[in-house]
Amino acid sequence: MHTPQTMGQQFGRRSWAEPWKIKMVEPIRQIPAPERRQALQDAGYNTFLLRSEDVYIDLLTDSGTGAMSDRQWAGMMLGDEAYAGSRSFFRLEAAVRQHYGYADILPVHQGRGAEHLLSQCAIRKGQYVPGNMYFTTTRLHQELAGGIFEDVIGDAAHDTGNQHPFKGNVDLHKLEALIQRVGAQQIAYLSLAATVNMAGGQPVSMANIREVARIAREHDKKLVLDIARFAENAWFIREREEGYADKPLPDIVREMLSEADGVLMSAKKDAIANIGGFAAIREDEVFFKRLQARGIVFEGFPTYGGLAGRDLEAIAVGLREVLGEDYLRHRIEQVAYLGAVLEEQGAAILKPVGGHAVYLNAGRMLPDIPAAQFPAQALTGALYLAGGVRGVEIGSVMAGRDPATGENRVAPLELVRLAVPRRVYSSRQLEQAGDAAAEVVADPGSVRGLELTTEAPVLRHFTARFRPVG
Ligand code: P70
Repeated sequence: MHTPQTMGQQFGRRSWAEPWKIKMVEPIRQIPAPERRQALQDAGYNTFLLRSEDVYIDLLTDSGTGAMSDRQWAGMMLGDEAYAGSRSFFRLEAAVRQHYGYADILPVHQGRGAEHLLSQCAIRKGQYVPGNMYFTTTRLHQELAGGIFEDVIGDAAHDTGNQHPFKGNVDLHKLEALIQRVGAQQIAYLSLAATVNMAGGQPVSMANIREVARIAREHDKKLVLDIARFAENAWFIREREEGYADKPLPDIVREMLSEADGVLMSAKKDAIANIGGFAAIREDEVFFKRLQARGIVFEGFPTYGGLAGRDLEAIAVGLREVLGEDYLRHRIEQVAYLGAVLEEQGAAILKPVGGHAVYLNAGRMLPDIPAAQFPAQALTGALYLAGGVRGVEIGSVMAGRDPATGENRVAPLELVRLAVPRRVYSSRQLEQAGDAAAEVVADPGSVRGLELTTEAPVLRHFTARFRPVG
């Protein structure tokens, strides 16, 4: 509900206390600066290639990095490892039915497994898939299936200073215009992510979901939601959208999901599991059976989908925990707190702060490095050198090359994402990221641009290597 603290900015250097206590610890340490320099060089200036032992505060991703609860660990012990008909599968199915209102699910090894199955089963060569901003694996699977991704997100998403409360919203005119232009038969399905990762973890409003669903129905198309961060999106709907302030979070989630015909879930995010995912489709048995059949080839038998029974248990428990009032308040406020700390240290950040991460505006923080020298990639290196803090580039490296022309895609923004793992770091530890940013802010001239030395043909950001220019 609306408390005075809810936007983070108002509470200065205090954040919500953690709604848990610590039962097990994993020691971490900061290696000395000369060793960090060596480690970064050995990693080809790509934070994906660092050893985690050499990282002090790891904000590379919030995916699969969360701390499981005692109840999730207890669930792990109850995992039924039967190849077929596992009890754990039915427990997960029941949790999804209760919380999402989807009857049938197909577990997969992680989110991109579901993207693969959906893309291959639902896209005919040359068809378009409109979506609210690209995500790397999502777009790649659409392209591998012969599809063409078309970004229909509102322009506010590309404007770091725009304070729109729902920067993830689809621009309905862009969507209608695409359908007019190519014809409805050339649209495979409509794809909607909530929240939108690449836009900064920005939410989509309920009204927008409803409108997109209406357009989908009008043209007899499926609406598929990427619900990797559905709980964080629901929180923002309650905070920011009229009429939802007093609604319980689980009701908001069910309402969001009731508008869609299918969902894709990476359980590594808002199911607080270390691995896993699933797809669910409503009222289309024929299509669901096709997904299942393909799933058997690539993921495994339909009641385990590439996961152990214990993983299914952890997901079933996590799905419920993530909707806990105390959990989610702390989560959103902790990320907002990181944003406030970074700003206080003089860093340029994307606003409003989203649900899972703070995005630094590398273009503004390192204005002397041209886009062709990957300023955001350079900033990830600088933060690591300054404080052993690991973030990830979300800019021209991640944008990759156009598959048709082979040319580098120009990212509209050069960002560094500092993603906050769920229930892992104290807010005091997150302040280390603020200190690292302060060092860069104090001496931006010491950061050098980068040039690529090696890159893979697709998803190059994971393995590309660089060297400093000059
Ligand atoms: C991240 C991860 C994964 C993801 C996602 C959304 C909205 C699907 C997926 C895939 C991992 C990542 C991947 C590529 C580049 C950077 C980071 N996002 N939809 O850290 O799910 O990883 O389970 O296959 O954010 O944001 P999965």
